Amino acid sequence: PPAFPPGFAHYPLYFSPDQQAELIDTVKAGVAQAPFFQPTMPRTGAPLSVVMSNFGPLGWVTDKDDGYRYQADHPKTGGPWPDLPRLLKDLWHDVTDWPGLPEACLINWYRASANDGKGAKMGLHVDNDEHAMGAPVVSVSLGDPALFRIGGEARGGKTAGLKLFSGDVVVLAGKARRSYHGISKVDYGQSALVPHGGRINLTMRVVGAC
Ligand code: MD3
Ligand code: FE
Repeated sequence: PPAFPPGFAHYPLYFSPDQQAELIDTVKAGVAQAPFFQPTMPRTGAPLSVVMSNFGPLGWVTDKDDGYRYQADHPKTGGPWPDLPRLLKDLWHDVTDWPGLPEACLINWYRASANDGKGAKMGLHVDNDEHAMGAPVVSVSLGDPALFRIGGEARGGKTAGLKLFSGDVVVLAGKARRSYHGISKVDYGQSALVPHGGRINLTMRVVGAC
Protein backbone atom coordinates (compact mmCIF):
# COMPACT_ATOMS: atom_id res chain seq x y z
CA PRO A 1 0.00 0.00 0.00
CA PRO A 2 1.15 3.59 -0.57
CA ALA A 3 3.07 4.99 2.40
CA PHE A 4 2.14 8.01 4.48
CA PRO A 5 4.60 10.86 3.87
CA PRO A 6 7.28 11.56 6.48
CA GLY A 7 6.00 14.05 9.07
CA PHE A 8 2.50 12.51 9.17
CA ALA A 9 1.27 11.47 12.65
CA HIS A 10 -2.16 10.14 13.73
CA TYR A 11 -3.41 10.19 17.34
CA PRO A 12 -6.59 8.04 17.38
CA LEU A 13 -9.22 9.20 19.94
CA TYR A 14 -6.89 11.86 21.39
CA PHE A 15 -9.94 13.63 22.84
CA SER A 16 -12.36 11.88 25.23
CA PRO A 17 -16.12 12.07 24.59
CA ASP A 18 -16.39 14.79 27.30
CA GLN A 19 -13.64 16.83 25.64
CA GLN A 20 -15.27 16.37 22.22
CA ALA A 21 -18.53 17.74 23.69
CA GLU A 22 -16.59 20.69 25.16
CA LEU A 23 -15.02 21.39 21.76
CA ILE A 24 -18.48 21.34 20.14
CA ASP A 25 -19.70 23.81 22.80
CA THR A 26 -16.80 26.16 21.93
CA VAL A 27 -17.64 25.84 18.22
CA LYS A 28 -21.30 26.67 18.98
CA ALA A 29 -20.24 29.77 20.95
CA GLY A 30 -17.71 30.69 18.25
CA VAL A 31 -20.18 30.52 15.37
CA ALA A 32 -22.71 32.55 17.40
CA GLN A 33 -20.10 35.36 17.14
CA ALA A 34 -18.61 34.49 13.71
CA PRO A 35 -21.27 32.56 11.73
CA PHE A 36 -20.51 29.82 9.21
CA PHE A 37 -20.06 31.38 5.75
CA GLN A 38 -20.14 29.78 2.29
CA PRO A 39 -16.66 29.93 0.73
CA THR A 40 -16.45 30.27 -3.08
CA MET A 41 -13.65 29.57 -5.56
CA PRO A 42 -11.50 32.36 -6.98
CA ARG A 43 -12.60 33.56 -10.50
CA THR A 44 -15.44 31.01 -11.01
CA GLY A 45 -17.31 31.75 -7.79
CA ALA A 46 -18.23 28.05 -7.53
CA PRO A 47 -19.11 27.18 -3.93
CA LEU A 48 -16.94 24.78 -1.92
CA SER A 49 -19.13 22.03 -0.47
CA VAL A 50 -18.16 22.80 3.15
CA VAL A 51 -19.16 25.88 5.13
CA MET A 52 -16.50 27.57 7.26
CA SER A 53 -15.64 29.79 10.17
CA ASN A 54 -12.40 30.37 12.13
CA PHE A 55 -10.88 30.83 15.59
CA GLY A 56 -7.82 32.99 16.28
CA PRO A 57 -6.37 36.35 15.24
CA LEU A 58 -6.54 35.37 11.53
CA GLY A 59 -9.08 33.39 9.52
CA TRP A 60 -8.81 31.66 6.13
CA VAL A 61 -11.46 32.90 3.69
CA THR A 62 -12.10 32.71 -0.06
CA ASP A 63 -14.47 34.33 -2.54
CA LYS A 64 -14.83 34.93 -6.30
CA ASP A 65 -13.30 38.42 -6.33
CA ASP A 66 -10.42 38.20 -3.86
CA GLY A 67 -9.60 34.47 -3.76
CA TYR A 68 -7.84 32.54 -1.02
CA ARG A 69 -6.44 34.65 1.83
CA TYR A 70 -6.10 35.18 5.56
CA GLN A 71 -7.79 38.14 7.21
CA ALA A 72 -8.54 39.40 10.72
CA ASP A 73 -12.22 40.14 10.00
CA HIS A 74 -15.21 37.94 9.21
CA PRO A 75 -16.17 38.25 5.50
CA LYS A 76 -19.88 38.90 6.25
CA THR A 77 -20.06 40.58 9.68
CA GLY A 78 -16.70 42.41 9.55
CA GLY A 79 -16.16 41.41 13.19
CA PRO A 80 -13.21 39.55 14.73
CA TRP A 81 -12.84 35.77 14.94
CA PRO A 82 -13.33 34.21 18.41
CA ASP A 83 -10.29 33.26 20.51
CA LEU A 84 -8.69 29.84 20.06
CA PRO A 85 -10.27 27.54 22.71
CA ARG A 86 -8.08 26.36 25.59
CA LEU A 87 -8.36 22.66 24.59
CA LEU A 88 -6.90 23.51 21.16
CA LYS A 89 -4.05 25.63 22.63
CA ASP A 90 -3.17 22.75 24.96
CA LEU A 91 -3.32 20.26 22.06
CA TRP A 92 -0.96 22.42 19.97
CA HIS A 93 1.65 22.53 22.75
CA ASP A 94 1.26 18.80 23.42
CA VAL A 95 1.76 17.55 19.85
CA THR A 96 4.16 20.16 18.38
CA ASP A 97 7.43 21.76 19.53
CA TRP A 98 6.59 25.02 17.69
CA PRO A 99 7.47 28.08 19.83
CA GLY A 100 4.20 30.01 20.03
CA LEU A 101 0.60 29.46 19.01
CA PRO A 102 -0.99 29.12 15.56
CA GLU A 103 -2.62 32.34 14.26
CA ALA A 104 -5.51 30.58 12.53
CA CYS A 105 -7.86 27.68 13.20
CA LEU A 106 -10.18 26.92 10.28
CA ILE A 107 -13.55 25.31 11.11
CA ASN A 108 -14.90 23.16 8.24
CA TRP A 109 -18.44 21.77 8.54
CA TYR A 110 -19.29 18.84 6.25
CA ARG A 111 -23.07 18.34 5.89
CA ALA A 112 -25.06 15.52 4.24
CA SER A 113 -27.31 18.08 2.49
CA ALA A 114 -24.42 19.85 0.74
CA ASN A 115 -23.35 19.22 -2.85
CA ASP A 116 -26.95 18.67 -4.08
CA GLY A 117 -27.56 16.04 -1.37
CA LYS A 118 -24.41 14.06 -2.24
CA GLY A 119 -22.73 15.36 0.94
CA ALA A 120 -19.81 17.73 1.44
CA LYS A 121 -16.27 16.50 0.66
CA MET A 122 -12.92 18.11 -0.12
CA GLY A 123 -10.90 17.41 -3.26
CA LEU A 124 -7.14 16.83 -3.23
CA HIS A 125 -5.25 20.09 -2.65
CA VAL A 126 -2.11 21.51 -1.03
CA ASP A 127 -2.38 24.08 1.75
CA ASN A 128 -0.01 26.81 0.54
CA ASP A 129 -1.60 30.13 1.48
CA GLU A 130 0.65 30.31 4.56
CA HIS A 131 4.11 31.93 4.59
CA ALA A 132 5.25 29.60 7.38
CA MET A 133 5.28 26.39 5.31
CA GLY A 134 7.87 24.95 7.76
CA ALA A 135 5.43 25.09 10.67
CA PRO A 136 3.30 22.05 11.55
CA VAL A 137 -0.46 21.83 10.97
CA VAL A 138 -2.70 20.17 13.59
CA SER A 139 -6.17 18.87 12.72
CA VAL A 140 -9.06 17.61 14.90
CA SER A 141 -11.99 15.51 13.63
CA LEU A 142 -15.43 15.69 15.31
CA GLY A 143 -18.71 13.95 14.48
CA ASP A 144 -19.19 11.59 11.55
CA PRO A 145 -16.19 9.51 10.40
CA ALA A 146 -14.47 10.40 7.13
CA LEU A 147 -12.02 8.91 4.64
CA PHE A 148 -8.89 11.09 4.55
CA ARG A 149 -6.46 10.70 1.64
CA ILE A 150 -2.86 11.93 1.44
CA GLY A 151 -0.36 11.65 -1.42
CA GLY A 152 2.96 13.28 -2.17
CA GLU A 153 4.12 16.74 -3.16
CA ALA A 154 3.29 16.22 -6.88
CA ARG A 155 -0.26 16.17 -8.25
CA GLY A 156 -1.56 12.85 -9.56
CA GLY A 157 0.54 10.37 -7.52
CA LYS A 158 -0.65 7.48 -5.38
CA THR A 159 -2.50 8.29 -2.17
CA ALA A 160 -2.78 6.53 1.18
CA GLY A 161 -6.16 6.43 2.91
CA LEU A 162 -7.09 6.57 6.57
CA LYS A 163 -10.50 6.67 8.25
CA LEU A 164 -10.68 9.54 10.74
CA PHE A 165 -13.07 9.22 13.70
CA SER A 166 -14.47 11.75 16.14
CA GLY A 167 -11.76 12.80 18.60
CA ASP A 168 -8.87 11.86 16.28
CA VAL A 169 -5.94 14.26 15.82
CA VAL A 170 -3.64 14.42 12.80
CA VAL A 171 -0.31 16.31 12.77
CA LEU A 172 1.32 17.29 9.48
CA ALA A 173 4.96 18.40 9.54
CA GLY A 174 7.84 18.35 7.07
CA LYS A 175 7.01 16.66 3.74
CA ALA A 176 3.46 15.78 4.88
CA ARG A 177 2.76 19.49 5.40
CA ARG A 178 3.40 20.10 1.68
CA SER A 179 1.50 17.02 0.42
CA TYR A 180 -1.76 16.71 -1.54
CA HIS A 181 -4.63 15.68 0.71
CA GLY A 182 -8.43 15.69 0.91
CA ILE A 183 -11.60 14.11 2.28
CA SER A 184 -12.97 11.65 -0.30
CA LYS A 185 -16.09 10.70 1.64
CA VAL A 186 -17.90 11.17 4.93
CA ASP A 187 -20.04 8.44 6.52
CA TYR A 188 -23.00 10.66 7.31
CA GLY A 189 -25.49 9.83 10.06
CA GLN A 190 -23.06 7.85 12.26
CA SER A 191 -22.55 10.36 15.11
CA ALA A 192 -24.91 12.56 17.16
CA LEU A 193 -22.10 14.87 18.35
CA VAL A 194 -22.48 17.70 15.84
CA PRO A 195 -25.72 19.73 16.10
CA HIS A 196 -27.71 19.25 12.82
CA GLY A 197 -25.32 16.39 11.98
CA GLY A 198 -22.24 15.88 9.85
CA ARG A 199 -18.53 16.30 10.51
CA ILE A 200 -16.55 19.25 11.86
CA ASN A 201 -12.83 19.58 11.23
CA LEU A 202 -10.70 22.07 13.16
CA THR A 203 -7.30 22.81 11.57
CA MET A 204 -4.68 25.00 13.28
CA ARG A 205 -2.07 26.76 11.12
CA VAL A 206 0.80 29.19 11.57
CA VAL A 207 0.33 31.86 8.88
CA GLY A 208 3.62 33.79 9.21
CA ALA A 209 4.73 37.24 8.09
CA CYS A 210 3.70 38.78 4.74
C1 MD3 B 1 -2.21 17.68 5.17
N1 MD3 B 1 -9.08 19.82 5.82
O1 MD3 B 1 -8.75 22.51 5.84
S1 MD3 B 1 -7.86 17.61 7.82
C2 MD3 B 1 -8.04 21.86 5.06
O2 MD3 B 1 -10.86 17.23 7.18
C3 MD3 B 1 -8.20 20.39 4.99
O3 MD3 B 1 -11.44 19.22 6.66
C4 MD3 B 1 -9.43 18.44 5.76
O4 MD3 B 1 -7.57 19.78 4.21
C5 MD3 B 1 -10.65 18.27 6.60
O5 MD3 B 1 -7.17 22.35 4.35
C6 MD3 B 1 -8.32 17.53 6.13
C7 MD3 B 1 -6.21 17.02 7.82
C8 MD3 B 1 -5.23 17.96 7.18
C9 MD3 B 1 -5.27 19.32 7.39
C10 MD3 B 1 -4.29 20.14 6.85
C11 MD3 B 1 -3.27 19.60 6.11
C12 MD3 B 1 -4.24 17.43 6.43
C13 MD3 B 1 -3.25 18.23 5.89
C14 MD3 B 1 -2.23 20.39 5.59
C15 MD3 B 1 -1.22 19.82 4.88
C16 MD3 B 1 -1.20 18.46 4.66
FE1 FE C 1 -6.01 21.10 3.42
